[in-house]
Amino acid sequence: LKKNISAYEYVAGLVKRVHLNRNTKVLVVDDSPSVLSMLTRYLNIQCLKVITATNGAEALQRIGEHPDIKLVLTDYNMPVMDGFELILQLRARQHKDQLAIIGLSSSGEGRLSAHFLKSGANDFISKPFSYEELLCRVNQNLDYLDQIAEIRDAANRDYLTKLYNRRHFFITGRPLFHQTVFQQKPVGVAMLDIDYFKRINDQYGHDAGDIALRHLAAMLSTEFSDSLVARFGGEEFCLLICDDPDTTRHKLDAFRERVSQSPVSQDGHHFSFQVSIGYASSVSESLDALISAADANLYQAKEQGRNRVVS
Ligand code: GH3
Ligand code: MG
Ligand code: MG
Ligand code: MG
Repeated sequence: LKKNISAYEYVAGLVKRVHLNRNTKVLVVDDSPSVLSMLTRYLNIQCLKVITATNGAEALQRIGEHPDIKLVLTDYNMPVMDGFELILQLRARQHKDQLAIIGLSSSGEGRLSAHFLKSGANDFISKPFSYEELLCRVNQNLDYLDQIAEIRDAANRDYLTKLYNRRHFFITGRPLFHQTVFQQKPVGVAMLDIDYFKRINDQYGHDAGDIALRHLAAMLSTEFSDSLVARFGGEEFCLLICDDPDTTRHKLDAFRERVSQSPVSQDGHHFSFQVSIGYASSVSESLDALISAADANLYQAKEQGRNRVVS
């Protein structure tokens, strides 16, 4: 620390910088108007959006209105619904790594903190507390949520294209497949592969190949925003589409056509590429069987000359 700034200013500065672009919503729940206004003032200084409630029932209502609330600071003793009951109700809906809860209480009992944590709170602060302690705990809990979200994203997404990866495709695709079949709704799988992709790398360089992959990924995300889209590997993509087969076939063919007509630019070179697609929608007992059928159709599309959809 530099001599001319206090530890307090240092910490407050750090916290403020972290929150500046976060636009994070915090719900403060306390039946004391003076505590509510003090916490609101403290948290506002940190550029956090503060929403208030005076008891647990009102807090649940606020959460319903603002589902993007990231942190709840709650008192224990309140009329209508106390802090413990509020935490139990919140935890039935959101896990500790989605919504952070910090318990607040002025009661001198040490047991309260343990009770708060056992009810599902992430942390606990005893009143009276210092501004610094409040900031450190709020910041630490919000950072923890951000880190978990970042790690989850890294585990589920492909780094180059930012599409979901194979792991995420199967983890979310299997239950989605079974749910859709159970509801007797149509479900299909499309496997898509860039034609002669090796030539793009050979002719224009690996960076151009990467740009083509990102370009195609962005088109897939836009055109199939209602479907589960993943990069399976290399220049191969898999889609789980919950729509009727005829509509899907038309959509896939229109997409194939659009891809062939949207050139990519890299270092002054303009090049376009084409894709082959295998689609399967027949009733299958498993997602894996559907993928195999789509894969076999993709093989046929390549065999028949590429730049086509086979179903
Ligand atoms: P086909 O029409 O039969 O699909 O031919 P192809 O050339 O597209 O297929 P092939 O499997 O022979 O080549 C795929 C190439 O994709 C080989 C590999 O170097 C390249 N590739 C895989 N992943 C990446 C990547 O992340 N970036 C780049 N630039 N190239 C990649
Ligand atoms: Mg109270
Ligand atoms: Mg290919
Ligand atoms: Mg391939």
